[in-house]
Amino acid sequence: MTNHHVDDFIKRISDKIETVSGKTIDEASERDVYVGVASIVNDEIKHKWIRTSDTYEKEKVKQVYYLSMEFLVGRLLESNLLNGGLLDVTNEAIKKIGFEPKRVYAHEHDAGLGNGGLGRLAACFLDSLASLNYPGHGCGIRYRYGLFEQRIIHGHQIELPDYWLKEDYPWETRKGDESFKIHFRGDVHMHKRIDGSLEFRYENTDQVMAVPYDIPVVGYKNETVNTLRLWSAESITREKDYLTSQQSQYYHHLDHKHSIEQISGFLYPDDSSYEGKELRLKQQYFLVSASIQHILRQYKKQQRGPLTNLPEHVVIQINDTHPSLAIPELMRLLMDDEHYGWDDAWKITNKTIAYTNHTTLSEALEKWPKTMVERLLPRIYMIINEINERFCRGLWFDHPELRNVIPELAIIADDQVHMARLAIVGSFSVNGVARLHTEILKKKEMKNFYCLFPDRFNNKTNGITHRRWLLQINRGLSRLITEVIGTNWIQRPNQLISLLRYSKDSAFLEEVDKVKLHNKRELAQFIYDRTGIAVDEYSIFDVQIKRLHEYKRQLLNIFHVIYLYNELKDNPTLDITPRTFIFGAKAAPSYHLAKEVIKLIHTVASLVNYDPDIAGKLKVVFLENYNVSLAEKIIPAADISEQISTASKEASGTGNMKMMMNGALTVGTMDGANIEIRDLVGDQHIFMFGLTADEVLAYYEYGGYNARDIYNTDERVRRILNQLNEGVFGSQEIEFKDIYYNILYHNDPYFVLKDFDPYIEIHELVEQAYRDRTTWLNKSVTNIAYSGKFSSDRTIQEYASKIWKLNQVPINKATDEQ
Ligand code: 26W
Repeated sequence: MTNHHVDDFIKRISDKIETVSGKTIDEASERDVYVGVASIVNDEIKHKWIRTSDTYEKEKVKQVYYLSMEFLVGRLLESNLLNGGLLDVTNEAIKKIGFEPKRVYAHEHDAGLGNGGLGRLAACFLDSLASLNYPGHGCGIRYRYGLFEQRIIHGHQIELPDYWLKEDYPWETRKGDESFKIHFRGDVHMHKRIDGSLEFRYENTDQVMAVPYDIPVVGYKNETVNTLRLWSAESITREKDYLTSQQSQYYHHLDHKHSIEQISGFLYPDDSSYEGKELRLKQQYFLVSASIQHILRQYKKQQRGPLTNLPEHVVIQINDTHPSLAIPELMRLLMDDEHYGWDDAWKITNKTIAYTNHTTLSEALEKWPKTMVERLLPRIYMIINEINERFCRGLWFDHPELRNVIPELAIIADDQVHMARLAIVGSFSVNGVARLHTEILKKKEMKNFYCLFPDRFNNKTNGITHRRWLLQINRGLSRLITEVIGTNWIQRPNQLISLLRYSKDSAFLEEVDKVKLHNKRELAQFIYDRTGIAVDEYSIFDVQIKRLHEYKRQLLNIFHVIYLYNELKDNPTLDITPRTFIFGAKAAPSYHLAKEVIKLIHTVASLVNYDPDIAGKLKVVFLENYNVSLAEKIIPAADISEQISTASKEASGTGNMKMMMNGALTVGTMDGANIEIRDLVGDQHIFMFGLTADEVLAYYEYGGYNARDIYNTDERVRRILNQLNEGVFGSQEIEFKDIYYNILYHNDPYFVLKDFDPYIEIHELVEQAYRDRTTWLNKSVTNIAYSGKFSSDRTIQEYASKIWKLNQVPINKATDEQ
């Protein structure tokens, strides 16, 4: 990059700051620079954005709409600069005017509109769609409050509201004139039309406006800018409603307005445990109705012919069952507004919608009380009922062998609407998110449905965008990779495989080692600034970052720490490689046991970190408020990636992929995508341990295993549990009683004790391996080399060619500057 370019860019920034903030560059604050640069990016992409949608419209290309209740986008300035090819020049320019680029980018508040894996996957998919020139858009909700901000006070999690819009959000554009009305409640009246067909009219409904806010999705060094459309709920009450009404009516209107705005008020913070809250159901219908109305209006505006052709032009992917009301909503619009008969409407719907399943946890399966659906969405309920009647009738007559399992297949059963069943019946594709997960769906969880619709089921192993999760967050490693294998891997992540040639090259390995050390040093500094804990940058950085859940077994990890602590207390001269255990995890606010585990981690940390016998050999760090931008700091510095879910429980995992791509070695169970990582890198380059999914599932068949046996026979385990129960780790004895009871009296439902011994053993192997630098680095590079498969580019190509039948549509460069 020439100085000339950088100076031009500085000029642009300073002009921008003058017009936007009314300051000279010398007066500008860090935030002014952030706002200025963001505005430059918006100028850069404006024309591409328009050209992209014009092209899709004129060429009448098939488009995919990804419907999701969550988009965990994180920050966008740096990734937009990277994708727009402006990152280097911007970094130079920012430095030259006396600021630190990372600090400037940190002025952006994370868009935390998701809980975890499912929401982040949606964001990675959007990045890949745009980068691969696919016509694909996201539809979601513009929650005024994202996932809560976590504070830790005396080791306890406290939740604070995340008001992410308090300062102007530079990436969104309100499109008031593209709003839609959404109807709730009311009465449905049936009339016969002259031609004998039935007409449904809705009366006395509560009406809500869905107003779209569009966010550009910038492709990597191409001309594509797709759209993430987030709907915001607004009341339709006009000023005159207030003026003509009485004083008491005034408050009534305000109250009404408030209750409507609640619909896009906040993101539900539970991941993997379903709660039957009416407001959540309202949110789901709100998203679905607005999005489907939008899709149909676009279709008609673009004159793509009769709606019987819809499946050739549009595909709707629903992200888990949360948007599965898309099925009855599309039926409703086709029948009630477009006057299609049931059979035609059903054909169109069934060929347009595809469903992704993200979990087999039974507590996460959505079921709505039928009375709630009926009251809130009367017309939708009628349609679901009809879908169910027809489906069950078909089963009865065409599948006599399934007659006795109809209650397990029926969409409405035991007074509940079963959303996964609705999603399977109403869509043409059902996919799991990793090979094992899809097999479990086919063979167990959805076995009968698989018998009915064998062709519908397919696997699409998850992926992550290597642009954000390698190129952007680990500049040092990316540079090094490019030095040896060139830049091809950036467009074709599979090319990372060429690194294998250097996996034994000592000069290269030394450089990889240096980069990792540098990243660890930066994280160590960050940890010190945030927590005051000084960690040894030469220690093993052993990382577990994900939502806190029993099945993810943070407990097993902390038991390992306690075990090592006990060992060192018994024998302070024990020669162990120093370790830093790093945790990041939010617990759902109502998840008591998860919160107790957070407290336990903190209690163990305060004991271990300052014990002179430990002499710094062990450090435990809990970084509060784990989110996308914190992940970006931790992942490049990880040596060990903890992926230790109870086998069969983690559908895929995506953190496993992110850390692998940054050279961490996985300590993992045979679960989710860990298995596919192992298949690629081979047993010698990963640390697998513990029960297999088949073993776990077999135990469950027979009511679990006997946790007491292990307590009785393994004194290491007994000691730890007794320490929990006796208050060794805390002032109050009762503090960790629930953990203790859950293991010994509820029979350790997640097999923590059962996997304890193999887990300790595998960590001993980790420690030995770490001592041999060259072999370790060879393993690390091998992991990076094979990580290309886990780019979401690969995943999206698979969705596009196998499910969506979607073509790439490159957008032409502007002929002249517009
Ligand atoms: C209704 C409450 C609720 C909310 C969210 C239930 C379930 C969820 C999600 C399905 C939870 C989730 O994020 N699942 C994760 O999805 C990732 C992306 O596919 C997978 O990698 C993770 O294994 C899976 O747990």
